[in-house]
Amino acid sequence: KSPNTSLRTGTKAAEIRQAFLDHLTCSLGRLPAYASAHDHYLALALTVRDHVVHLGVSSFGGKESKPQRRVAYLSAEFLPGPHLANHLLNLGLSETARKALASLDIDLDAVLEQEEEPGLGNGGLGRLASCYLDSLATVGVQSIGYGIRYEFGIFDQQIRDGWQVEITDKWLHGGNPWEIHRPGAARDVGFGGHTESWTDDFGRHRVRWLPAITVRGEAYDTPISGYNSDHIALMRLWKSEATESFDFEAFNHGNYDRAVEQKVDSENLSKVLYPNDSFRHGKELRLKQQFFFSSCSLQDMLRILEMQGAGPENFHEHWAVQLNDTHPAVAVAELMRLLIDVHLLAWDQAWEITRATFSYTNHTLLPEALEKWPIDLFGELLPRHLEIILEINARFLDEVRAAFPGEDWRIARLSIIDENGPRYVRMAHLACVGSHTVNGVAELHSELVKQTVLADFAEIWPEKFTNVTNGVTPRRFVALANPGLSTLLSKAAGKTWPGKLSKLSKLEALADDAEFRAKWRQVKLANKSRLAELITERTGILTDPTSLFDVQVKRIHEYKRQHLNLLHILSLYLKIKRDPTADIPARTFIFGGKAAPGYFLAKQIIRISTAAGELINDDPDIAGRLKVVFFPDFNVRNAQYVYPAADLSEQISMAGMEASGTGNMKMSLNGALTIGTLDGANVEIREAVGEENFFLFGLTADEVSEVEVCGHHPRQHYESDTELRETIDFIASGALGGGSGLFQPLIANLLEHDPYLVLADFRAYGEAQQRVSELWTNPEDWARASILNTARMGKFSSDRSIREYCQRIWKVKPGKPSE
Ligand code: 26Y
Repeated sequence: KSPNTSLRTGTKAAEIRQAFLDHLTCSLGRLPAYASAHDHYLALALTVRDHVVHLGVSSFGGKESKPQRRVAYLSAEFLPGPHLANHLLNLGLSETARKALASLDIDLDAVLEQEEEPGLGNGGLGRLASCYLDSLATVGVQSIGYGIRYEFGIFDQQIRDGWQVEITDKWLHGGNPWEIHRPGAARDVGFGGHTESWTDDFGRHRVRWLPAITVRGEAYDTPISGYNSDHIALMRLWKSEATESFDFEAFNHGNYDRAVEQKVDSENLSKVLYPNDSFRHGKELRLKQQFFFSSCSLQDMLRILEMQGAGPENFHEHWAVQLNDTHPAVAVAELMRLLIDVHLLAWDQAWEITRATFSYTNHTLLPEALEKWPIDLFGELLPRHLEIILEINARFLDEVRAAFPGEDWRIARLSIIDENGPRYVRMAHLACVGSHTVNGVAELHSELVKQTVLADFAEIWPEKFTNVTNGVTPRRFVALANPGLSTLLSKAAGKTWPGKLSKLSKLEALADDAEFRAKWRQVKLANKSRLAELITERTGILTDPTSLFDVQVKRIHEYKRQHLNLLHILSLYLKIKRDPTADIPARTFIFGGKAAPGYFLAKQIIRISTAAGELINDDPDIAGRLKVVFFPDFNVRNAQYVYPAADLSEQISMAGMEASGTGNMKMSLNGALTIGTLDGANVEIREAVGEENFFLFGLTADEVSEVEVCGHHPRQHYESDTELRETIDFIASGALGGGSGLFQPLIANLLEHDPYLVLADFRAYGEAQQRVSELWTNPEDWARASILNTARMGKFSSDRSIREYCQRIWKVKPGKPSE
């Protein structure tokens, strides 16, 4: 069946060594004696890629096999992290590769260090997409993750003088050995222009779009391996290029600038990822990016359909298309256009196919993250799509009118077009109307979706709404990131846990075994020492691995309330200053995360955390009892060092704001205890691990809404709570350096508005932290709770999430039966 490529895919150390040397000389043109560490990386990557690609050609099946329904995961963001170590783990080749390289005096870890990670996403949503591809490959579903091959991904973060500085992410600089360019899959995408009517041979009225500009999408494939699986998933990313390099007329008239203008414009499309997480700017280029990758991807699916000998009328039988938030929602209109204008299907049939194809995942309720486009901008860029959207809307609203006569308020609220003032296209409404299923990402969030942003839709189509709680891949975030723990888990629960995470429940019995607890604590301590070294290397700060590692790593955002954590830290500092005998166990507070470059308050939050470190870390009165670290450039690679070292996981968003969170899962799986609000997946994590193993505090989502309705008075908390007042006054006094005005905007915001109820939750948070300190002073009890966290987190494997999507939403059967 598959070609014999054993020369390149042998799995013995000697064979890997030979393939590596062949790639070094034949693919890279390097004599081994002159090869750099980066050459070693490229050669090993190419060697491993051969194995993965070889699986790939067999897993997408030949023409003879009856085609199954495939999954297309449309996502503007992916955050795969470094590939090499992950493939080695998945293929079971880590130790063999280590041996093969060692025989050449090359250290595998030094080689792995060389890889530049693709930062093609902002945070949770992009990382989730990559966890899902990992699981799709693992459980054996034919699937493609479609997205954009940004030339510059999320910026690298440096900290200078305590402030965030953004550095361009040139991830493709050293070459990218993982991708395969597929010139044959290139597709053209139009923009602008106008539409015109025509009559076909049967006298039917037709429309065609005559775009003003055409851009070419070039396909780049990155294979994603699965754990212990003979399937791979594909990440197919589109790069924009000009269709013609030169406008020859302009060129011949000596106007070189104009001649290359179109080339530059076209290539700019996939140039850079927008670095704002959850904040819409309404930039035209972003809409262009969204349409560009949605159109390329749908055209690609149609091309594959044709190769399989099927027609566009069978589209929905061959493809289940998931919209990762509304970023690709314009795909609903584009599929309609392709079916009606290009493939000449009738509207009703095309609409049935479209709705049977798409499903939509909502990831946020934040009003400033809900996408809407000014209708004029939309119409200029995508005139045909606007016509189609207006037609979809007109037909939809007619149905609503028929079902609810006289309820005009309902029409206005459901309409895809927002007409309260300047008109906008509401992308969430388009995604919802064009999909058969809409899901949120945690139980609480899915309920809130039905009660808030999409409440009117949930009323007319209750059966359309469902929940799929997020999950994370235990391969990258436990097996790879935490080898010490993995060995322990394999001994205690058997070796199959990375593919069958519920097996971890076997650990439960060991929570009461003192010997096992001692080993457990040893592993955690080793992970903390490893992180402590890295912290010193990156920041110069010395930390004590025996102190409690209290970790908050995630994008910096007011709703995530890093400043609540900081207020608590500073209150502890003042307490020790007042009373040096205060009973406060040693803690290391670790922050990490990027702020959107234009988000002023988020940057202030970073500055306040570095300032707290400057104040506290070297204060002789504190004598090392508290340390505050801002770990720069939190990304997937760094995350793999941070999560395994966490004792305490900070999940302290204002209830109702964090759709799910996934860092919460990663840390609890690695044995951290959570301090958190009843928000997102925290609710389900707490249910799973047991309330006695979770530090709960704060207002509930219902209480938050109540406060928001009745109005709140942050100043009352300031005035009535001495500790809070002294902490705020301390910051306002300028004691953190930079003069008293430095943090004024943040302080003023808290005292006058406090939109995320930081002050309202301050007291409850401090009390929960007190309980943390108490448990920490009893290491055996802490270890028991830590073991139970890991043991009970089986539900949060992304394999479970993917199986739910397969069964309830996509109607596809995974190749690998469930555990
Ligand atoms: C509109 C545009 C500016 C935009 C860009 C990125 C809007 C949103 C985003 C990213 C959102 C995001 O990452 N959401 C997170 O998704 C995770 C996966 O479901 C959740 O765990 C997390 O709670 C949610 O904030």
